Amino acid sequence: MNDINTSDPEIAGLIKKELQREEQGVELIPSENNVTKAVLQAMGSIFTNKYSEGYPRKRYYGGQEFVDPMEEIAIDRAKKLFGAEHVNVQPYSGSPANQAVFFALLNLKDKFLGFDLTSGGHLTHGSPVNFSGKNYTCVPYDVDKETELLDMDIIKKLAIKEKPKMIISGLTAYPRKIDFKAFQEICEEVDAYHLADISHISGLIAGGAHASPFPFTDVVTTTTHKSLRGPRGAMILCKEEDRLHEKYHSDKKTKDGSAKKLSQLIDAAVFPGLQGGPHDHTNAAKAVAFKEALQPDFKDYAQQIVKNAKAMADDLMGQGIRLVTGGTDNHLILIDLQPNGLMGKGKLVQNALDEAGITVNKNTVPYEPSSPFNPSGVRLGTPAVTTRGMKESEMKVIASGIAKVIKSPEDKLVIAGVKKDILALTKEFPLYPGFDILK
Ligand code: DSN
Repeated sequence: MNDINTSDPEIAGLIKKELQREEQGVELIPSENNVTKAVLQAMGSIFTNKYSEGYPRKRYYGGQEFVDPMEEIAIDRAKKLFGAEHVNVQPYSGSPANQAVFFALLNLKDKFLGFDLTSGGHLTHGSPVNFSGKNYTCVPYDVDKETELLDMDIIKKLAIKEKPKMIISGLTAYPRKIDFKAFQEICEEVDAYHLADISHISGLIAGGAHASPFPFTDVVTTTTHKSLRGPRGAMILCKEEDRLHEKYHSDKKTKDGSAKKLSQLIDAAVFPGLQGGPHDHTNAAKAVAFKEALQPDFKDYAQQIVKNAKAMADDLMGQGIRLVTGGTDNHLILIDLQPNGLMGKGKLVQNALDEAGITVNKNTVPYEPSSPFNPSGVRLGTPAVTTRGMKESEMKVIASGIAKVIKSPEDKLVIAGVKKDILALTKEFPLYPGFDILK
């Protein structure tokens, strides 16, 4: 921090304060994590200076002798990690990655099925305010009102009726497992592409704590910064061959007249279709994170994320807090605040927990009676606290604090008491043990 301390004390000060916030609080937003120093170093490396339009060995700018092997290493590691046939590591983040898949496979107004945002999907899975809902025709599928679970029979019936060109599987706020195989079978039955957006759970999949959508899924997108614990960014993994070439893309030929592969459609959609130069510093950091995720201890990490989430879910329910679906199978928990008299008060609870040093996000619950800005739930998850080394017993302390705040979200004394407990807990679990990151 020596240089930035001198050249820009204003931003340096904010970086220090953010470090202190992360260090002293517990980060429970399920899409966040704490990357290693090695990932931070790659992100802050000299590769930030470079432009590299194109793909390894086929670039439009000179000076690529070190970028090319770096990107190839990132690709090879990602292939190994997931058993994928083809990988594109250039998408800037999850939304652009999904956008590239739409651009590659669908025409404007084409129909697709996506998981309703309110019940656990993502903006890019067809929300009417997003490119996916504005430019394409989304038919949303939802969870069952009683069980709050996805029902594959209902989704199958919907697919047979609607004949979509693509079905998206994946979640941002669904605490149960996704049956990727069942989604693929439906897609094959109705001649739809299957896009599995594994952004939230790619770390669990890499670590064997969630069933994998590989090798059968047509296209998989994932951010790299959530449970996978890499830099902010994304990638697209896909099969080489286009299973539906004759039906949807028979006009797409290569120069030698052969059918364009799925991998070629995807690559062309990322660059030059949507993006210019890849962010080489981020891609270097992705490579570093993939190497970390290939180590045997990453399996333990992924399993512990799920154990911690289950422990926290049990502790919360034991204290009278209602969880959507009655628990969790993955890294995240969705609290329904309505039984606590807090319909539409997710923001109040998020702010109260923030004050207590517990970071969560307000979230809609299935069939939300209020609005996305004032929703009736909060969403939490365990990837970041598990990275810090916390286990089931620490989840008890955190769950107890959350329950206290939910029961008295406007009681400053209660909030101060929880904050004290959280401070004592986080002191035992430094973000970067033995290292002063601000030096
Ligand atoms: N913002 C991410 C999440 O929190 O789930 C999704 O993009």
